[in-house]
Amino acid sequence: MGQMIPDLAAAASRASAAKIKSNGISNGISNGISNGISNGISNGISNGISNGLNGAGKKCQYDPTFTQKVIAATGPNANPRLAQIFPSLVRHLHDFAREVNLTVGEWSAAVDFLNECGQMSTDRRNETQLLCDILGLESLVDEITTKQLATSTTQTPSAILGPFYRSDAPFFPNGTSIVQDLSPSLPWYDQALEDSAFLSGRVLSTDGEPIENAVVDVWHTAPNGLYEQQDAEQPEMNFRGRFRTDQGGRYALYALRPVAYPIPDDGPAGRLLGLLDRHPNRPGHIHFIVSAEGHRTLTTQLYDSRDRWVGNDAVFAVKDELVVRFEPREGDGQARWELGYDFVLGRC
Ligand code: MBD
Ligand code: FE
Repeated sequence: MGQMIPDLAAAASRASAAKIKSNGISNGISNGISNGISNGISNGISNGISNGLNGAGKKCQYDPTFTQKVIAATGPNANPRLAQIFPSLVRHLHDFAREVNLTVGEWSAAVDFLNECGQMSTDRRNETQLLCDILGLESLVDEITTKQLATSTTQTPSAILGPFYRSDAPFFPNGTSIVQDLSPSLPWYDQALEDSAFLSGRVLSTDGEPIENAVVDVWHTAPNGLYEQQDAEQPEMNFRGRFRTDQGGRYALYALRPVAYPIPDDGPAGRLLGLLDRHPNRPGHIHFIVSAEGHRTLTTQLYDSRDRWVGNDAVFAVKDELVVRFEPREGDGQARWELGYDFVLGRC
């Protein structure tokens, strides 16, 4: 704290110098900043005095009208959903900052962190989404969305999309494979043979009726734990495909048993995991998006019960009903394992 105060004072004088020069929006921002800083300084100082010198342990009081002032700034023509949720967002953010006595230095580090997430994100890597995942936010929002929209309790549970979906995977006929160019020169060739798997089942309505022409969009990593777009060695769209159900609502494809996989930890999200003393591992999983006319689209993942991380997922996405047991497959040169799984879709 003793070191923070001179820094803050310097920042405050820079901010008020900026205030004199600037106008309009930037004026508002620098006012906000310099207010925040000078509040912080005087609170910090008086806090230090009352806690340190008097030993009174008195909780410092931040301006009790401030949050309401920010909430009240919303105008009458605001977007209705935003007008509904923004007060809550501001309240929680402000309460958080007060509860932890967030400093300007810490807030500024958080801004840099978020900027770095955005700057790192491309159509091949979504670092901001990954950040949400390790915070459990994507899983929570998925639970809320699914429960709000659920029309039945028998539909297959959803799981999060994750940052590695590609919307334009090729369509393949039932009974074909999403494994491309499997050659003995690949470092993971032996494991791909060992884990070769036949996946099949039906897409059903909640009343048990098979759905014809449903689309099963499936993707998973290579045995090296990398999705195709993370790995320059893999062909485009490897381990991805879309299949259409037949008249009986059936789909069938060859794939691999999934392997455990560390989420990319070479960016800011990974640094956060390190600071939190957390591991980056996800249990082996296969992603699915199952869609059909007149039905709610199901985004989900199936987890291989053999995996040691099933009970300890870095992104908190596992649900018991989605943990599956692969069985040995007899008499099929293309697959050593098989999995039968029916997806049940709610009606719109
Ligand atoms: C993944 O592969 C994934 O599926 C999720 C949900 C988050 C990070 C990486
Ligand atoms: Fe994934």
